Amino acid sequence: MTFRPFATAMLRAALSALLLLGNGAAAETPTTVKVYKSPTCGCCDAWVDHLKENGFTVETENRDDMESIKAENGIPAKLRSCHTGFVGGYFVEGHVPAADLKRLLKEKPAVAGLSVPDMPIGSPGMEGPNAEAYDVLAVENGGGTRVWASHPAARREAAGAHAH
Ligand SMILES: [Cu+2]
Repeated sequence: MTFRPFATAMLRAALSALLLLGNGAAAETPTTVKVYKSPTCGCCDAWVDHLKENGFTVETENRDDMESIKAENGIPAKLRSCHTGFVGGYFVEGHVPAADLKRLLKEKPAVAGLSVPDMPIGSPGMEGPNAEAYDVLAVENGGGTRVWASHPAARREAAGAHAH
């Protein structure tokens, strides 16, 4: 069959196109974050929206026993905030910016999770007129922390977050 080399080349081209498509689709598939929050937490909902706006799929579950979820997952009391999320084997405690979470999922360090303790004004979901400086902490399995990302005061205002 004289056309066979051509057919084979076509098949190869089609296969690599499929592989490329496959890779592209995989890269764009949103990562699902499971978020536990209290049913009345407004800033938790705002953070969930922030994740969705940044390409994540979010599954939320309202719970009245948030403290026990944090305790069961080894989140030290001083690092706790409102909601607790889980993705890729990590916990995500509090108002962690989507970009810092994406970097965690990309670099995959050997830590237990990320935390923004309390609820600093200016963090995603906690937007306000006087943004505070805050750190996103990487939390090690033993409970030790190191700074994963620092966000300066008033950063989001400068970015025009108030132009609604
Ligand atoms: Cu909050």
